[in-house]
Amino acid sequence: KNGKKDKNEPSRFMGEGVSFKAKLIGILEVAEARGDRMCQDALADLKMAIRAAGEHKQRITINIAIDGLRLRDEKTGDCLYHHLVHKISFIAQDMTDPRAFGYIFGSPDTGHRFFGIKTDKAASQVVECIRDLFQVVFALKNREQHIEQQ
Ligand code: I3P
Repeated sequence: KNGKKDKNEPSRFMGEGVSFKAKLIGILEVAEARGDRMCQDALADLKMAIRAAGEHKQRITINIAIDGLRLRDEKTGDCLYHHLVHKISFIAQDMTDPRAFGYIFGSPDTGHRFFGIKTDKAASQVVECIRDLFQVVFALKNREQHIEQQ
């Protein structure tokens, strides 16, 4: 091995997990749990809204960990949102901006909300990391089920 931690190694996501610097573009209620077109539209709407308001986007840290995603205020470290992995239904990279992406969080009962995020570096890095986390959580669940069945 090359000494680099395997991307699907559960220990990568233990504790605080993997952290990224970002900004919160905004949050929007959406009608569906998934859909790329809907996410592209949501990103465009949120960007337009923050530009129209003339405000700075809130600087955040994204923690990607086994028990979910945490969006923290970068300065205070306060947790603004904690999103459990199994309630994240869709992730979309901004097709017009390599430094933006978003995801849909929610359930049929509570409704679905889109979180638009501007990343410090390439958004693909963050999106891939979240996909790795999904793989790890899925593999751990499978293993638990196998143990229960024995
Ligand atoms: C800033 C510039 C930055 C942007 C920042 C803007 O405008 O567009 O790229 O940061 O957004 O204020 P200006 O050039 O007029 O200073 P991002 O690329 O991270 O969006 P912000 O104010 O919301 O941080």
